[in-house]
Amino acid sequence: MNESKLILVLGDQLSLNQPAVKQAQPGRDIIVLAEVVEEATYVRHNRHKIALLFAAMRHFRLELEALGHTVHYIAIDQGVASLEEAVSNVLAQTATNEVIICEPGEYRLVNQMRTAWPSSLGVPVTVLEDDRFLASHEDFEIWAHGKKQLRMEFFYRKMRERYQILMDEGQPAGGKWNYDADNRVGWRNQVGIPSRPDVTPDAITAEVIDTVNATFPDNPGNLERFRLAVTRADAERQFDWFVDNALVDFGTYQDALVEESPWVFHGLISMYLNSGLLEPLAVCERAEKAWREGKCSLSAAEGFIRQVLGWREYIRGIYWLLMPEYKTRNTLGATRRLPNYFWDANTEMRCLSRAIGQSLDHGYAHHIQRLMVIGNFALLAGLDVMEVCDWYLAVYVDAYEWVELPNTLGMALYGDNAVIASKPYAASGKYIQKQGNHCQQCRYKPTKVTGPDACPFNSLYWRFIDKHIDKFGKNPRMGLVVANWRKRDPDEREVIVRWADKMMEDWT
Ligand code: FAD
Ligand code: DLZ
Ligand code: SF4
Repeated sequence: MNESKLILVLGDQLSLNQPAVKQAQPGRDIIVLAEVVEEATYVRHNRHKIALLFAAMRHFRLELEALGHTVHYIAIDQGVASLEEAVSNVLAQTATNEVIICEPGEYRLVNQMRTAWPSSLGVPVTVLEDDRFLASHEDFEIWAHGKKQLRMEFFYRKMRERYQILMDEGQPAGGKWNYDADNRVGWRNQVGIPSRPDVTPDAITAEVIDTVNATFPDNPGNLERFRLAVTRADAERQFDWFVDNALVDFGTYQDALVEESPWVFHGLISMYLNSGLLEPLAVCERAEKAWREGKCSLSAAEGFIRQVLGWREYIRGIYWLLMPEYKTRNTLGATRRLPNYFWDANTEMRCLSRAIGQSLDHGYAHHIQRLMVIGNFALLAGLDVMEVCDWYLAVYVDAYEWVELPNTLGMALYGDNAVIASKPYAASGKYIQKQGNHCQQCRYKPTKVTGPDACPFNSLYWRFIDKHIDKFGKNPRMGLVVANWRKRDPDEREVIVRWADKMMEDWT
């Protein structure tokens, strides 16, 4: 009997360490990489994201072939409709008679592979758990079991203990688990921001860029600015640069909103972690080493490690624990259509225009832009939860449903019945002013609540509190804000809410 297996590797699984690739035997099995229409079009992906994946897939093919593997590569111009069709074609053309896949990051695909593929393809299909994540599905279920609240902080502490990251003799390094309080400094041009080294596209990547421009002419993303790493070696070099040059200020300015720089001191590694070019444990260990060698403060290293070992794993745990029901949630009943400027950044709100503009152009915005500028705006304006989630899934180079959905639906839009956030991440213009320097360039004034030059975030904020006052009144963490609003003169409250309503009518 021929035991040759077909190993399907998805565009975001480009690692020699993923379980399906680890099983592949040169000379016996066939590895399939497929650029397919369905994956490239299920949302209007940013061209940076498509180019990153296609170029990384083409480079990964070479890496696999150099190790002696047989690779069947399907390029986008072959017009193959779906991953299923790709696998079916290769099964028909080769002597393979079993399919092995590392679990995809989306419920949609896992469900198809587990339930439909075995009968439609007529061969056994094995979906292996992705053990590059640091908490397995079972680990997360055990941790979550019986808990009333699933708070990231407690999950994170368990992960620190389990992986012995930033631990000294059984205690958290420095005596505290979390140094977030040191990491909220607003931007006032305190220090210089180092310029990032670009990766110059090679011939393979240049060809992909041309193909993506020609095949997806209406998608967002300006590929003249494509400078991402598409190989593990280059991604590691980018991360090394971050550790040597930016980690030192990462913690302090993690929440800063900076007019002059989209990247500030952030890692720019989510696109590499999520596509397989970097591995989460390795980057955490590297950040710890930098601290132990005196290259950065403990708060910088801890702040970074918390994002990767804590938030990233926690968010994924929530996704798999609560899908598919999670995606149907819309706790605040938000249904307003997305304004057109989400697709062209053409708004006079400077903070929003900068955050949306760079998201469209580069496929990148840092966490506070995603959460406290764009997400906050969508939350306050009551924008349709699924439309907003689809927008996030489309525009960011690092966006896959397992990580995008809980962050957007749960964290930013408070739409998941308070699983992720115990109170909404809602803020007025005052917060945005405190965190950075966008307001100085804006035609609106963050100090004004109503009137043509008033910052729209202000009246929207109070309208939001007013609209959901019954719900928020019961939340102890919202008590002060609700009490402040209730104390105000009813006529004044009405003027503010009316102003916000009028502004929103003008947008649609
Ligand atoms: P850094 O600031 O350098 O952080 C280091 C790493 O920590 C990141 O690369 C990322 O892997 C991890 N991380 C930090 N915060 C989170 C988080 N909340 N969830 C998961 N990982 C985290 N991240 C994605 O990878 N894909 C998404 O589609 C995505 N969508 C988001 C949508 C919203 C509304 C919000 C608020 C956040 C979203 N995030 C998403 C999380 C976070 O904003 C990005 O991971 C981060 O901005 C990526 O940039 P960076 O690599 O420079 O991160
Ligand atoms: C995002 C994406 C895109 C744009 N194109 C492909 C593709 O052509 N082939 C492929 O294997 N994967 C692609 N991906 C990534 C998948 O959409 C991703 O594997 C699933 O969403 C699961 O995370
Ligand atoms: Fe944003 Fe308001 Fe500041 Fe303008 S004034 S940049 S809209 S917070």
